[in-house]
Amino acid sequence: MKVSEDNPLTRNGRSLILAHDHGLEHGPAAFEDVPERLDPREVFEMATHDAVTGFAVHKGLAETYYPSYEDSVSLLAKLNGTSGLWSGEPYSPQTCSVERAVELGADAVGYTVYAGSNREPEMFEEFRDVQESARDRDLPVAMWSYPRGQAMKNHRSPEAIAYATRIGLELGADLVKVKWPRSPEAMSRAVDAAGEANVVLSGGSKTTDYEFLSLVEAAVDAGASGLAVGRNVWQREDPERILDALEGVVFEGESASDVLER
Ligand code: FBP
Repeated sequence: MKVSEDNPLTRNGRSLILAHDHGLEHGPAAFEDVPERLDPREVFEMATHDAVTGFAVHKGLAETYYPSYEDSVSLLAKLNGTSGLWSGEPYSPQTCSVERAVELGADAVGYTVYAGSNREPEMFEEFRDVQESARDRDLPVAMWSYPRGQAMKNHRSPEAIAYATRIGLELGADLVKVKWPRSPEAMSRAVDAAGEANVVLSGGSKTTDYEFLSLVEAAVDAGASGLAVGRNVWQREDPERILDALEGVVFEGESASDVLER
């Protein structure tokens, strides 16, 4: 479904979602270069930046810290997750219900689906319940759509990423988050495959300002509605500066060079 105009996750049809589920997904090692950010308050503060349209966290962070940010941050409650310690076929069990997310003040919910995994059937079924329950409550649903598993030879091929966005559309996600398929043409194809669902770029590991912003520019030019980013923001020395720059590229149509020259 197309994300409606009054949806808090989008502004003029564009999104800049700050993802902070890495404490679970990647563990404390993700904070090695920025140890002060192990304190979730540091990253909640970043989410108050005007450019951020949604903040994706797991239940535990939402329960403990969101009450202080309810007025300044839109909560995208992440309802499933896996630790980096898990070594089986890709699977992300549900860790929070839609009902609980609503009690926590969520404006939207997020769910990871690893299509192609041997455990795809369970994830599809779990996503079905989440999607229907969210629909009943008018909550937008974001799918982290990451094709993975033994049978998947190339997780980022144009075909895999177009399939990923299509799965989001077919299963009823409003917003589908995918990894960069390595070319603007492939991104454009993935956006076409998503129909009316919004496609957002998944940030990836930290790169230089120019590399990162150019990637975002290319994704937006290819039709993506923005991005959902973690490390490329909160692992940076000056997250505010990169959020200012992202605001220009995602919402104002500025180029990476323009925003970096300011
Ligand atoms: P990044 O921008 O830091 O890549 O975060 C995006 C994200 O989808 C996170 O929400 C999630 O924790 C992580 O990537 C999972 O990525 P992977 O499974 O590839 O480690």
